[in-house]
Amino acid sequence: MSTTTLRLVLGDQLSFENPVLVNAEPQRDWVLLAEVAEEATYVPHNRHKIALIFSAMRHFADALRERGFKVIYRSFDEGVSSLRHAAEDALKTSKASALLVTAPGEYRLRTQIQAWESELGVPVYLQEDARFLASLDYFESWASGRKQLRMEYFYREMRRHYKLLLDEDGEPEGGKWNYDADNRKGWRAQTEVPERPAVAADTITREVIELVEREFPGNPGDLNEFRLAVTSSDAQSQFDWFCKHALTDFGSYQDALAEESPWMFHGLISMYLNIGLLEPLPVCRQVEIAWREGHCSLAAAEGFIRQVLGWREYVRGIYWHAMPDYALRNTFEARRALPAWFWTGDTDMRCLSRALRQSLDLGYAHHIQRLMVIGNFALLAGLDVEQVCEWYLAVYVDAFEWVELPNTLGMALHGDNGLMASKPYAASGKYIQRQGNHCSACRYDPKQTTGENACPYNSLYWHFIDRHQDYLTKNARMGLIIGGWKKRDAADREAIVAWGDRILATVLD
Ligand code: DLZ
Ligand code: SF4
Repeated sequence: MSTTTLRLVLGDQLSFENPVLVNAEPQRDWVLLAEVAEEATYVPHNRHKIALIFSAMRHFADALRERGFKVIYRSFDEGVSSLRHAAEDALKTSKASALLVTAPGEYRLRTQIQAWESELGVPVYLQEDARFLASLDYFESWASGRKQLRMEYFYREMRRHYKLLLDEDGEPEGGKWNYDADNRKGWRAQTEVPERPAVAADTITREVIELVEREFPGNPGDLNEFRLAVTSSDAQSQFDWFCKHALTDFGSYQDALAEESPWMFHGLISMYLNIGLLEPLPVCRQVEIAWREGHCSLAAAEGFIRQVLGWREYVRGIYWHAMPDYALRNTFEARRALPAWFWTGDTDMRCLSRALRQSLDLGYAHHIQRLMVIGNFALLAGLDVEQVCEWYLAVYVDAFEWVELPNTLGMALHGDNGLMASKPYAASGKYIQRQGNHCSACRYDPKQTTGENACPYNSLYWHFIDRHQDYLTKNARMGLIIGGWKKRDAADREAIVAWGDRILATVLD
């Protein structure tokens, strides 16, 4: 393109691998980044998320200028209402004759941008986001003709394609594709969780924190706890720390729940991957090297690579494959209003309160907290799918709809009728007790199902099984549980369901 173009970089596309920057000419083209009200308020984003994105955008703008780019940066204080308005202004300033943008990760914004060409009166080129490892065409061709879209098979193809953790014959290292069974240890404080270094806030980040505190006073997030990297080099240092100090135990305790640590041995890189500060293939390769050099078990390396190369790419594929009606699905017609305490964490259920509070305060919870504590509760209690999805999208620093919706609606709430998960992720308090040490600090007893001290997860679990038994009976993997439930004494079943009703009427109030 020989004429001057304007290249819009969104707040989650902060990478020099961004296709609209790869072929840009710094002397000729302009780059636009804009902090705008519409993006910052379409859900009540966690303040950590806004601070992360605004500070990372400002740092990225500086990095672009250092490489000689002409940058138009609109800060939130200027009061620009939307990306379209920012683009309109910037087209005038730059006198550019076309606009380029890498396809956004959310359907909402993609639809808006598709209308810009006629609204702005210049050609608008939407480029595919090549930073993902599976193109949308590749995913479609994998998905077409399949009745079930199971991640495991997609993941194996990706492993082969990118030659990750393969032996000399091209077969999976160790002879197995999946080491999940080794990655399920419960937590009894067996080992010390290493102290995680926080990234010190520089002047830009401190200014952004002040702005976010001023402009978003009602949003969740305790910014005194802000500790995230806002540049790719700091994100890489955080990841290096993980590889050195946490990866060894990452596998074993991947599914564990701990009173004493919000992040345990997790990578804490999803937010960096999702906004462009880290790229997925290099982090997978770095973990593979760590394993080959003997720094972690094969199970730990495989568990990590499956999340990034398999799961992350798979959920994005599912999102674009099934949108827009995916967002409206609700298998169990779950419509109970989200309790107000989802926004405070104020509940006696210890596991849930801990998971909610850290999600609200830090914008982070690891996958078992999201799936088996919060999501499981929402599933069992029949909380409104749309409201739960919006809560997840708002609360987590790494949440963009392409990743949040399939994980919440599909995986946690089984709202997509099993498109992703072969059975609902429903579990009683026994699972939570096995995986961690919250129960000993809880006012409830995970061994009791009814009565004042009974763990609410227990009666709600059976309440869920009972109220959806017709649907669940059709699922071969649920057969034993349904059969067992039906064989139980009728009076027992009635008492449990009645207690579940009481929990729904009281705890959920
Ligand atoms: C999440 C977010 C926020 C809070 N603010 C901005 C912003 O001011 N400007 C911007 O370009 N992007 C922001 N984002 C990220 C966008 O919402 C994201 O690009 C879309 O949701 C598509 O994934
Ligand atoms: Fe959670 Fe139940 Fe254990 Fe309490 S007893 S921590 S509510 S699983």
